[in-house]
Amino acid sequence: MERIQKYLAQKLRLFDSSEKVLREPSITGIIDYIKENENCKIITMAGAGISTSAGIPDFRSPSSGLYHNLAKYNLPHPQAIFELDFFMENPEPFFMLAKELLPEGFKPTPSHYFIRLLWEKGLLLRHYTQNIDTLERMAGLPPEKLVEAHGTFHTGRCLKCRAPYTLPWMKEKIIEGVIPKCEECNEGVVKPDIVLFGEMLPERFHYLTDRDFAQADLLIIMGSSLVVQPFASLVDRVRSDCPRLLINKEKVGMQDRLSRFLGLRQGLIFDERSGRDVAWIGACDAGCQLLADELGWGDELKDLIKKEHERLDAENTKKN
Ligand code: CNA
Repeated sequence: MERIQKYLAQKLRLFDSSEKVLREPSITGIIDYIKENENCKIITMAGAGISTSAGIPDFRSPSSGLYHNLAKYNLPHPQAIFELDFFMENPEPFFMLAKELLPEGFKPTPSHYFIRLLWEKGLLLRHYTQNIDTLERMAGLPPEKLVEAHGTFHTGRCLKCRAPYTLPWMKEKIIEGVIPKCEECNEGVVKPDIVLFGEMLPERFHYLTDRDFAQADLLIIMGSSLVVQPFASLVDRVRSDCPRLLINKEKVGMQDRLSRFLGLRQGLIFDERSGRDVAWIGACDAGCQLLADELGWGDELKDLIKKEHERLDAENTKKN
């Protein structure tokens, strides 16, 4: 078996060399690595789990996840609510759900502000998010540092004439319980610019992933089940000597048995074979605060959250 693996490794150049790049494969090893790499270029990858503490449910968590609470929408299958074909036929369930999920009164979480702090410290190469809730923008992450891989509620477009619409315009209709219809052509439904299953990912995603991942010195993955492609396999796009830290409530994205047998570079490896992958199992906010504390920015993170939440509360009071 070893000979087959070696052969494939040489011929296909797909193997994972699993170099020992961390002093120890633990959160301490990651913290030491950041401290020792002054200009460490960090990519963060996030999913719905960084927003659950803001009150926005994720997809797949048992009992609280959206997929477990869709019975009232009478869907042919749970994922249909996020499928383009189904949306074209019947947009109502999507907008009913959107009414529940709209970023109204939600505030970014400590995880969002930790990512902002990475940017302020000059360590953030890019933040890739699957989330559509706009909380990264609200946390003050500049648009050039952000890739919203599955689009965003921030803007919308008429499906017929492509006329653009803003979040406040769409929100008003959605909250009234009305399907947003285009005021230009009077025909098309206005769909938020989120990527439904069956739609292409934004051009920016492809362009920047090609550029960024080969340059990264550290990958931090937070709050994702790593099942939606092509986002999930971005973890394989970093160099083989780039450490990867998963902060999540459960271990996800692990290498499967076939890839392991073939020695392919696919998936995260959290056992003794890996010199670079670390799983920190727990809540994203706690993991981010721990990292910030150990890097000496703990109080700065707490102050930033307090200041920004007060600012958002004041803005909300003014609006209402
Ligand atoms: P998912 O498949 O629901 O997975 C979420 C993951 O996060 C799971 O592994 C959970 O165990 C974990 N998790 C949940 N809460 C926490 C927490 N507080 N701390 C640590 N871990 C936690 O969601 P993914 O993002 O992986 O799936 C991709 C979908 C989800 C994308 O297409 C998104 O558009 C979509 N989505 C986005 C939002 C949002 O914008 N906030 C909400 C719901 C779904």
